Amino acid sequence: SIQLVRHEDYRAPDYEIVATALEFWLDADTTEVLAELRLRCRLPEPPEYLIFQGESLDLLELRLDGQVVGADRYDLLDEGLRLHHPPQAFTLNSRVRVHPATNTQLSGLYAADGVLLTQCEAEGFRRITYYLDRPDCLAPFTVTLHADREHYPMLLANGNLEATGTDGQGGHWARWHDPFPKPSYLFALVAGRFVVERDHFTTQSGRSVALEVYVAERYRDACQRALDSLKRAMAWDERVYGREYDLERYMIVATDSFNMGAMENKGLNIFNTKYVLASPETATDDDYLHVESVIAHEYFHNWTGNRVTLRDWFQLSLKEGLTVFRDQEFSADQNSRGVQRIADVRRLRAAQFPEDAGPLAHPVRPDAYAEINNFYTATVYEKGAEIVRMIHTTLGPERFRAGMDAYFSRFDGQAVTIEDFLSALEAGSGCDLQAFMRWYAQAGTPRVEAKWQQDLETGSLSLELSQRTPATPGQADKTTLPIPVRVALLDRAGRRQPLRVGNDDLGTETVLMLTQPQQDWTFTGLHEPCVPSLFRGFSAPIILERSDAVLAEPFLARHDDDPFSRWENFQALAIRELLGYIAEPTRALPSGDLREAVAAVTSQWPEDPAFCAELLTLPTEDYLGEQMEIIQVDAIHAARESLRRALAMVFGDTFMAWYQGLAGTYQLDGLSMGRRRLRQVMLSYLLVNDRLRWEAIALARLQYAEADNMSERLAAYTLLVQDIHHDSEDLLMDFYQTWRHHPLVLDRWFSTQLGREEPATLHRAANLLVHPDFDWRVPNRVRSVLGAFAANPTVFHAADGSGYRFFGEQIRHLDGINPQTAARLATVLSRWPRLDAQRRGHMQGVIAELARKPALSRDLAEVLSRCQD
Ligand code: B3K
Ligand code: ZN
Repeated sequence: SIQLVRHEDYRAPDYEIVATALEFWLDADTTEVLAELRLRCRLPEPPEYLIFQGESLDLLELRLDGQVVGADRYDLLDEGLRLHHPPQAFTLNSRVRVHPATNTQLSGLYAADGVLLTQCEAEGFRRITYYLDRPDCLAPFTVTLHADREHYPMLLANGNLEATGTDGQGGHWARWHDPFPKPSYLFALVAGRFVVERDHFTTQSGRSVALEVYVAERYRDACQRALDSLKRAMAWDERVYGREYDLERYMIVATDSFNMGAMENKGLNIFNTKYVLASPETATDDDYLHVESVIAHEYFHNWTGNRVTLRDWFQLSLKEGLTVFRDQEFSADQNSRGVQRIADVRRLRAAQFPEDAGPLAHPVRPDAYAEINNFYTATVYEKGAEIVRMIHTTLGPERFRAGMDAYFSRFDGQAVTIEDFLSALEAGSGCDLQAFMRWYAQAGTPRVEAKWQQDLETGSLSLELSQRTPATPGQADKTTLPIPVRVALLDRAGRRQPLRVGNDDLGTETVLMLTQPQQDWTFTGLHEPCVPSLFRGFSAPIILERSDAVLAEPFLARHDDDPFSRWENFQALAIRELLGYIAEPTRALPSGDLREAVAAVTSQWPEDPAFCAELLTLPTEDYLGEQMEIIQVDAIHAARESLRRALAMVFGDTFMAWYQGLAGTYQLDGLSMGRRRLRQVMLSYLLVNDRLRWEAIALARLQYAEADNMSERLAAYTLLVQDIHHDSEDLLMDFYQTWRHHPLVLDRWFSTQLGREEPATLHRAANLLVHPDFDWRVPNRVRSVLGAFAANPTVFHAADGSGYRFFGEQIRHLDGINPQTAARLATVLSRWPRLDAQRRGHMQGVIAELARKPALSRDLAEVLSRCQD
C-alpha cells in the first residue's frame, strides 16, 4: 500500500542550513554538482542521525568539515543519505552527478531544446543534490555555474549577478547570490542561448529594477505583452498591498517543455511559453488574458510564497489560494470586473465542484498525501482563493489590507501556516476569523437553501437560509461554515431597495453572515413587492437552492444589476430548459422564459459585448452533467445541440446582423476583445441555423482566410473543423502547413480536431500519437492530444468503453516518461461514480487495469487508489 505523509506528523527540522553554496559544471549528458552546506543543530544535543533527501543522484564524494566521510558514517537509502552522529555544527560538501538529457520527468535539472533548466517545486531539488529539501528550511544561496560558452552563452540563477569569468577552452562561469533566505523549492538555474527583451520598472521608493524576458530567437517579437503585464502587476501590488520588489532584476525564461504553467523561483521565473508569448498572429484574446494573469500570479508570489513561505506542503493553499485571489483581483481591475468574476466562477465550477463531489475530494488543506504534486488541485488553488475572497468580503477592503500588512510584517522571512495567516489577519483587522479555519479543513461543496416571504401590509420581508454539506470520502460528518451572503432586494423595476434590519440601516446592498445551520433575517419598510438577489458576485463557493427559483430566475436574468447574478440566473434558465427537455424530449424549445430573456438581450445593440457573450453561451455539457444524479452523456449532448439550434432559428436574423456589425479592426482593448468574443458566439449559432448555414459556412471560411489575427482565425477554424457535417480536411492541411513550426499554434492543430464529436475521432487520436510532430516528452503536446481527447464528451465517454480503454493505454505509457503529467491527466478517471452502470463498469475496469501496471509511479498510484476507494 502507498505510504502517506500526514499533517499531524509534522516536526520542525533538527538542523538549520546557515548558508548554501552550489557549484555546477553543466552538461546535458552529465552535470556535476558540488554543494557546500553549513549546518547548525537547532536542538541542545545533536540527534543520532540526519537524513538529506536525494533521488537519482550518483554520489562521487562526501566530506564533513573537510574530511572524507567514511562508508561506516552514512547509508544511502531510497529517499536519500543518512548521516550518523552529525556534529552540533558542521559543513557538508557533496559532489554528485546528474543526467539532464534523460530526465523526462521535467523535475530537477533537465535539458530541453538545447537549454538546461530546473523545476524544483515541490520536491525536485533533491534530484539535484542532497539537501534538507523541505519548505521550512531557508538559506541564502550562492550559485556558481560553469558551462561551455558556445552551447550555453547565458548562465542564470536566483538573485543578483556577482561575478563572471572564463574557464579557458571555451568555458565560462557566472556567480549569483540571493541574499533572501529561501527554501530549496524556489531555487532555479537556466543555461542556454536566448534573445533577451528588456525593460525596467521604478519602484515606489525609487529603485530601478531591470526586467528581462529570455526566449528562443524565433519568439523574439512576442514578449511585449509579458513585459507590460509585469509592469502593471508591479505597480498594482504597490498600490493595493504596498508591496515593493526587492532584487536588482526580475528575469522570466520561457520554455516549450514544462509540466505546469509557470514557476515563481526567486528573481528567476520559469514559464511555459504558453503563458509568456503573445503576438496577434499566434495568440488568441484568451491567450493574452492568460499571459496577463499568470505573469501577475508569479510576480505576486514574490511576497505571498517567497518572502513569506510555507512551513510544510499541507499549507500549500496559503500561497496558492491567496495568490490566485490576488491575480483574480488584479485582472478584475485591468479588465471588466463582472466578466472576470463570471470566468473565475466558470473555472471553479468546471474543475473544483466536480473534484469536491467525487473520489478525489479533499480539504483545501489536505490531511495526508503520498505525492504532493497531486495536490496542486483546483481545490487548493481555486477554492482556496474563494476562502480568501470570503474573508475579504467579510472584512471589507480596508480591514483586509490592515490584516495583510500585519501578515507581511509579522512573518517576512518565515515559513508559516494557515493558522498564522488567520491570526495575523485577526490582529490587523480586529475581527475574529477562527470560524474560517473550518473552510480549510472541510471538503465538499455546501448547499444553501433559501426561502423568503414578504408581507406587503406590514412591509416586512423575512429571509430564511439554511446550509448543509454532503459527506465526502473519509469525512462523513460535516460542520457548519461561516458563509457570507451578499444580498440586495430588488423591486419589480429592478431597483435596489433600502435594507433595514431592526434599527440598522444597511444601505442597498449588504453582506449577511450565515453561521448557523439555519438563520432568519427580517427586513422592514418594504411596501412594494421585492425579490431577493442572493450571493451577488458569488460571495461564497456554494450551491444555491432557492425555493422560488421558477419565479425569481426569469426576473433576475433580466433585471439583476449585479452582472454575476444576472448571468447566473440566465444560466439557471438555460439549465432548467435543458433538464426539462431531457426529461421530456417532445417539448418545444426554447420555452417562454428563456426565449424572453434572450429576446431582451437581443432587442438592443450590445453595449457590453463581452458580457453579452457570457449571457448567450449555454452551460457546458460537463456543467449540465453536474446537475444530474447520473450523468446522461448522450441526452445532454442532444439536448444542448437542440437548444442551440432552436435559439439559432428564432434569433438568426439578429445574430447575423450582430455578426456583421461587430466586425472591426484588430485592437487589444477590452471592448474589441469583447466584440470578437460575441462575434464568435454569433457565428457558432449561425452554423446551426438551417436557413443560414450555407451563408455562415462561407462567412466562417472567409473569416479563417482573411483574419489578421489568431483570435478570429482560430475561432472560425475551430467551428468548421469541429462541425462533423462539414468537410474541413483542406483547412486542417492549410493550418498545419502554415503553423507547423510554431509549437503553441501547432498544439491547437492537434487539439482542435480531437473536439469532433464523432466515433472516428478515436482513430484520429491514435494517428496523432504517431504523427512526426508528436512528442511524449513535451507536456503541452501530450495534453493537446490526451487532454483534448478526454474533454470530448461523446468520444471519451463512448458507451462501449473504447474511449476509456484507449485513454488508459496512453496513460500507462506516459507514466513511464512523465509521472506527474500522467497522474494529472488520469484524474478524469475519477468521474465514474456519476456515470451510468455500463460506462461506470468500463471506467472502473480501466482504473483496475492501470493499477496493476508494474513499476507504477507514486504519482499515478495515488490517484488510482483514491479513485478506487
Ligand atoms: N507554484 C507553481 C506550481 C508548482 C507545481 C509543482 N508540481 C506555479 C504556481 O502556482 O504559481
Ligand atoms: Zn501559484
